[in-house]
Amino acid sequence: MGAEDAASLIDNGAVVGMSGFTGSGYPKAVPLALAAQIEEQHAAGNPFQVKIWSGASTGPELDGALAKADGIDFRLPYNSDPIAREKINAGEMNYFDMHLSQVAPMAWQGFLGRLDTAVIEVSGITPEGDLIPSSSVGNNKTWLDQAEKIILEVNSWQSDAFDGMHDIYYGTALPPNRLPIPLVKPDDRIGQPHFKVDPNKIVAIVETDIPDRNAPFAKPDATAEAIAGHLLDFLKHEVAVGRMPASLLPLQSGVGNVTNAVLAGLLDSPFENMTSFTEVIQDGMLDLLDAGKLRMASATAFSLSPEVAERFNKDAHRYRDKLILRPQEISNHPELIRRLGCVAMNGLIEADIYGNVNSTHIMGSRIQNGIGGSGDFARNAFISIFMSPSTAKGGKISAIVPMASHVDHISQDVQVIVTEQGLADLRGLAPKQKAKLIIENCTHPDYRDALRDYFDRANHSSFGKHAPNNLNEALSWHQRYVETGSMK
Ligand code: 0RQ
Repeated sequence: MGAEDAASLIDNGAVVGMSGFTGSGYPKAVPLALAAQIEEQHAAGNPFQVKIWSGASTGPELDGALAKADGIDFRLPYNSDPIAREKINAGEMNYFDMHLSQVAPMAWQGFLGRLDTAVIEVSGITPEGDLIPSSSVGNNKTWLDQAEKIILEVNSWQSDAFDGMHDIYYGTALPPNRLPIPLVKPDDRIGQPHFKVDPNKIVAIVETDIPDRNAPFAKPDATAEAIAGHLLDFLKHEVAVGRMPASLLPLQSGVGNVTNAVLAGLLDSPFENMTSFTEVIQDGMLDLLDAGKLRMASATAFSLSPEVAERFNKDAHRYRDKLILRPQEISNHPELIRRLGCVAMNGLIEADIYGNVNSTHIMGSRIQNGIGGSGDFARNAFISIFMSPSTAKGGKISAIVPMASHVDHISQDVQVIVTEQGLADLRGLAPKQKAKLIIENCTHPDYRDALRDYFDRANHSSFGKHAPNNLNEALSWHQRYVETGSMK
């Protein structure tokens, strides 16, 4: 049926489980039609809002359109849409920012409530009635199993070669019935290529031909290249001293320009036969596969630039035996990340001198995106690395501060911090030892003396001397920014 008729099956107040992860594999036609219907209802003076659960971020046709229509009452688990971000930060939209591996298990626990409708993009339907997943898997298995009714978008823009690329594991359960997940290498296939679905629950099938969001990556600038350089030197050193094999350990790479620059740096590195056990496959990973440096990659979704998405779609068959897409409760599973010994590489908003990392909240209160999978990986990785330019907003903000204004990753989960200034290897160090390294190696020169001064004085006057802080000034850098527009 048409998208408008399908959207009209969603009621005011409904809980809707959408497909989609990092701008790929999200439904495009039904959410747009739903947003138009919500706007009509609002114009007629009628209330109309829905609760949206997804895999992670989606695209402008979904989060953007529904947020613009004031149609989202509650959203989980991750958002990067600018309109939705504004509504959340204006206090007009409830947002439950959560670890991505925990979404499906928590949905099964039941406290999130009942899922009314699943709207899932697929790339096809088999003659047996199974669903061929699209460019992301996310939480689709769980939404299909839990929803009372299902709307499918069958997107012919997505490549035929997806059939056979996915590995959908049906062996998860809640305690006390949980069993080990039988995956011991990133290349293991432990499930089946298609989603099972109860055909009696399908209330609409909508055909589309709309590309994924596919945001372009910026060409790595000097800052990103410097960060990548420090990180690659560190990895070479770890191999040289025998702490990692020459093929490294399975790589997890966050999304963004800096992490993409690191992947680009790996192209010219001595490492061969690498693997990736990660959330998202981005441009740099396809380049590494093409160059024969990366043997295979396991993830839950693609996040490609438009140019690379075209290249991939034309030639997707070539990647069939090198890429595996899994549900996010498996791609991000702590048990598997710990067993495989992933090298986690994620971005940060700010870190404090003791190595606590804020990934989500600007000035302690404005959410940027969400914790995403960074917590799943950081806590369980073999080495947990966080990286960022040393300043933000044209130098007006230092990414290294006396005290983080919000903490997503406690210092115990942060082993290495890298900025364009240098790298701090924090493993095995006490707080004051960490502070010296972070201040000297990672801080921008414009802020280094001020941090040295803060640390010196805190060492004398702090209530405790384990991780010295002057509480009345620890967050003064943030307050100064809020009041004057600069931390300087
Ligand atoms: O905002 O574009 O408005 O200027 O944050 O910053 O430097 O472009 O870096 O794209 O790598 O994002 C932590 C947000 C970094 C990301 C974060 C502002 C900055 C800019 C983006 P503007 P950059 P990145 C796998 C793992 C959590 C989820 C995660 C993130 C914008 O990495 O969301 O790790 N991580 N997932 O100006 C004020 C600061 C700032 C700042 C940056 N100190 N103060 N603004 N910004 N630092 C992926 C998934 O889970 C799906």
